[in-house]
Amino acid sequence: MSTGSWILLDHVVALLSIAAWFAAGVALALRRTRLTPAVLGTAVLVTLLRVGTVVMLAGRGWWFVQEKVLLGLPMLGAAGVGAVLLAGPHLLAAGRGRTVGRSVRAVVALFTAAYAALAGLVVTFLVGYPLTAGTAVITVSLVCAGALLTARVVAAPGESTAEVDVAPAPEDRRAISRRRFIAWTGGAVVVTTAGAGTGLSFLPAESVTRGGGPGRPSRAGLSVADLRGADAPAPGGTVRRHVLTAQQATVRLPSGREVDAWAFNGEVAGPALTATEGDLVEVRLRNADIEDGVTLHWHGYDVPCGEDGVPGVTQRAVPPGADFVYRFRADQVGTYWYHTHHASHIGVRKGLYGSLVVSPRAGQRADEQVDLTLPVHTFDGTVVIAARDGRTEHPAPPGAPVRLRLINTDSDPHRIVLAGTPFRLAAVDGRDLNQPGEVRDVGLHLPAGGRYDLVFRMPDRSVALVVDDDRAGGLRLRPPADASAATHVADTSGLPELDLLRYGAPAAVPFDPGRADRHFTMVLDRGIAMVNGRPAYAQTVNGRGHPGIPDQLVADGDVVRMTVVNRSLETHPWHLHGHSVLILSRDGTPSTGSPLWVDTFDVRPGETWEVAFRATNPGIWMNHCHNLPHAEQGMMLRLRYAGVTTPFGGPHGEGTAHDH
Ligand SMILES: [Cu+2]
Repeated sequence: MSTGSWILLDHVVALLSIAAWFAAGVALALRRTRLTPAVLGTAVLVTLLRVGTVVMLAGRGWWFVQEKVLLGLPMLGAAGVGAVLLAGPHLLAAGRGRTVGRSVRAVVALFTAAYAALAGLVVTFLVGYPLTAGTAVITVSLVCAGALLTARVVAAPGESTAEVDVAPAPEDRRAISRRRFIAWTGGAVVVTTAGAGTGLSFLPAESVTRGGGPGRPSRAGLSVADLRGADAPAPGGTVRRHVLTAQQATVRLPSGREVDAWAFNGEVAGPALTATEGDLVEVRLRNADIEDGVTLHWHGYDVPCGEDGVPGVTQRAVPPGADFVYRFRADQVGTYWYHTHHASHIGVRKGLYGSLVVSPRAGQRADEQVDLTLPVHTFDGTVVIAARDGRTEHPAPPGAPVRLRLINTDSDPHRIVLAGTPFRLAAVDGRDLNQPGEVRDVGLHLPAGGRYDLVFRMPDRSVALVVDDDRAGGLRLRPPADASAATHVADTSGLPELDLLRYGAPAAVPFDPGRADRHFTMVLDRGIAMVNGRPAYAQTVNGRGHPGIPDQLVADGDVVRMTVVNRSLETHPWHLHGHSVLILSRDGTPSTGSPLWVDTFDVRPGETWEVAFRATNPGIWMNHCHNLPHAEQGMMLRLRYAGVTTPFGGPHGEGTAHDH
């Protein structure tokens, strides 16, 4: 069973235990002395089952259970044992036929166990990992408050909170005043501890985490504003000049459908930028009328930091009427893309993106005769491939080498199937794989922001590219002589998924990932956290939201290891700017295929990924979930090289058009 399934099962068992303990309390309060033992027995059994699911999860990683082991289960265990000890003798007496009254203590104890079970689950959903002392104090005091309140409600006037037997003795004044004293001091203790816990949780966080490496060097500061790209091509290269104008537009797709978009030069996808290795890419970004402002981020392209297009960090967002020039050397060959990085959860979805393909210098690789760049984007629920919606056909002569460059510009993964031919997955995220073997009848899981290059020799019959198992849509490659383009494509939904960690052949890597200078762990979850100065039900990293997540500090030349753990039930496509990372393992299973260098990797529910890279591109880099709404909801932090500063915002500033 996958860790994700165990997480889900644990939630279900936790819910059942809450229900069982409440039912036991209610049954006893209603004096159902025959029913209560069965319900109480169920509550105890479900609680033991819960211990089992937590133990299973603990085997998958401490991150998945920390708050359950340190708080939830001990609290429930103590309350549950207390409830059994108090209710048990009472129920036994009733079972032996003795006429008994209602035991207020036992009822309160059963409800307290229910509150403890509920509180444990609430902590898991609202706080998660890591558990703090403040959270523990608040939670315990809230459960105590619940117990006190229940005692007041359950104890009818004249009844004692002590065991009530057949003939309750009349209380004297001393007992009443003692009861009041207990209630008042109990209440005061609860309020004080809750207040102290809340105070603890507002302690300022560390602003930096060093991952076990040294701190800031004495070297003078380096500004990201000075980390700009080259201003000339490599010898033999040319300058590729483009102007991209961001504007609101109504775009008509080939099917006739009109979409309300934000577009570069009126097109979705934006202009397909191409270059040859060594060229200088120079792009002037103009903003016509995007009120929020725009930038250009070169996704997966390890440009100098000042060209990275992150508002508030590497530049200010470009307001309407203004422009910004990006310049960088096309040193990386392969399939990449660009998109706005300002309010990107809106801007990219509405169409502010396009492709960037860099070809090797002539002679290094024969040009494919059919070379298609295919951004996959969803507009209002319709998947659009390279500005085409619905089924699209493309001619391809039999025997021709074909390269399909798929780019996922959405915030969710896509499943890609190539039907009708064997193929090789030649490159992932722009980087060539080592000896990728021929495969067929497999599904490819393409993460948000990711790119796959599929290569094959065109057969003499049609080939279908199927996205998300929608056989009616997608792309068809058709030999001119084959009239059977509309040929039936078999159901693709049952095809197994190609595991990239076991695809291709191993090869040497340029550093030893076992000897990392820094190691950072990021636990991804949902929880209550501050996001951009407001409390929210956030997408969190280590329990915090942007910009309150500590910066990760590295030094130039460090080998950096990252562990990314997904405690949540959603997929998080993790994306580090300015560097590609080498995949080391997933769920403890090492990568044994081709070295896999990616800029975005999908951490699915319950998964734990280990990656590493060498820090050789100084700057301040965003490190975030590329499900862009998740990033907006807090799942974003910064990786900062020691000594690098930014003039474009405060320590966590968000420079915008309004800064001018
Ligand atoms: Cu996410």
